[in-house]
Amino acid sequence: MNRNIANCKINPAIPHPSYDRKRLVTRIVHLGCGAFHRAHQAVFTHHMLEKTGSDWGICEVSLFSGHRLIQQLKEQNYLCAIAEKGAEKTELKIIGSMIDALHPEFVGHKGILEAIAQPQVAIISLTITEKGYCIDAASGKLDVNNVLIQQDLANPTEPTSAIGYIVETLRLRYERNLPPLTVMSCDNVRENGKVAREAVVDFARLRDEKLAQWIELNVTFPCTMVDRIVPAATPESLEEIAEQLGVCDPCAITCEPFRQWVIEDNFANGRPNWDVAGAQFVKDVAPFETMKLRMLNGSHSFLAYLGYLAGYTHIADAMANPDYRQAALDLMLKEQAPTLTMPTGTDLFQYAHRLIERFSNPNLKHQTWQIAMDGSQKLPQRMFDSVTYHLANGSDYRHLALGIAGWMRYISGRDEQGKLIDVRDPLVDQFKSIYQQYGLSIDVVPTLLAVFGNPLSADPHFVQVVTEAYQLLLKRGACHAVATL
Ligand code: NAI
Ligand code: CS2
Repeated sequence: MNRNIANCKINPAIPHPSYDRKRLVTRIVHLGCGAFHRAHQAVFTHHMLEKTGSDWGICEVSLFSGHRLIQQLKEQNYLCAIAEKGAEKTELKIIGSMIDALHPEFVGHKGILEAIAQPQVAIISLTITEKGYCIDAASGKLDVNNVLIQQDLANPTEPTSAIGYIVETLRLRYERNLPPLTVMSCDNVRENGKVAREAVVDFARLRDEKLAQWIELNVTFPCTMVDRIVPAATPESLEEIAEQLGVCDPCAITCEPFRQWVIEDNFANGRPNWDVAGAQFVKDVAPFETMKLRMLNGSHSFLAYLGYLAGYTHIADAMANPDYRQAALDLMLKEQAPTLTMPTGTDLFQYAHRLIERFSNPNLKHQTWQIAMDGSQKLPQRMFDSVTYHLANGSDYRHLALGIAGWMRYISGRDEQGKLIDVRDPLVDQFKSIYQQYGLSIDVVPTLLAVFGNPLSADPHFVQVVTEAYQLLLKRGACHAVATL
């Protein structure tokens, strides 16, 4: 048997679960066992279990990639190391909240559907990325032209998409008269609970009106604001953790020490007391979510596109350039903060400065390329919504415009030295054909904006300001364009 964190002696100074894991049962099924979930919801749940006698355990599911990770989790009894890396020190811990892990390749779609249909399961949580909701950007409704959705509508009992899985498992629960549950999105999507609800109910309605009505009445979809910077694992990050553990943990994750979770308190069938682990339950998540999406994620995308183009591999590298640092702060305070309506007492100035500090953490190797991924799914909530505000108020939005132009230049697929960029986006083929037609000429700007199907895309002022920013990028490059801000 391979040596792993479950079967060999780990340095006792590294905190291990202090609770009896045998008491845990699968009450949460998580779809999308990626890096973020392990370093966020699984950590909150772990700390909650440290402090209470609760039995909430998590069953991990990966629907697409990740079968190897699921296998590795199994081999090490679902234990996993988390390295919280600050600018000064790293804290390593082993978490124990995960108690099962499934992949369609091992258990088939049926195995997954039946796992969620177990009566004691009360929450399906999700980190399936923005594109996993299969929502049409223009209408905000389920995208019935999405390939996976079409496939699942044709063959609903053997689903492939997360939405298809959720609806089919809810059908099983409905037909078997089982208790309802909560579907809790933890993705960086604007009003993520509402989006999940829209997708699930729309899909169910296309299958069976009665099922859709049962879901509307019985299943809840709380919105959440989730925050912790979690870069994808790399051979180096795993090696570093292995040195401290004395054994390799292929499931280990490195993240920043900061974590935040604001949750709408709307659960259909009970919930863990995540508040004892630092989460906040609130009535209305929207202000927190919008603040985070615009200030953190908006400036993250800005730094990712303009940073990548300037040759910066990691966010902290871009932050070491005073022009980028100042631009990120100005974007937050001058162009994002004014668009927000926050509860009294929220200090956006302090929030922005804390973000600058977090982004500058030199030990967190967060790749600009990783954040640049899936821009077509991210820009609306991170940048476009704020531009709408500025157009209505006649205020300046030059940082946002440069960020959007940076995205356009990035998705051309060639960097400033002419080197290929590995662009990852569900619309990558569309981008390729647009660039084949226009080359790098400024005519690409209105066409790329039109992709979003947002009324904003037709606003002449917006088109002009983005075109000027794009032109500046072409002529002088990202570093110069950021410096001129
Ligand atoms: P990851 O790449 O490690 O994991 C993504 C997971 O989503 C994988 O399990 C993958 O199988 C699944 N997935 C991908 N496309 C899917 C689809 N179309 N349908 C169903 N499942 C799909 O990424 P990571 O870092 O875990 O991030 C996932 C999401 O978590 C992000 O997109 C974001 O919404 C949210 N998030 C991430 C943070 C981070 O710093 N990494 C922080 C806050 C939120
Ligand atoms: C990032 C986020 O990958 C991205 O798009 O902006 O995942 C970011 O790291 C998190 O939202 C931080 O909470």
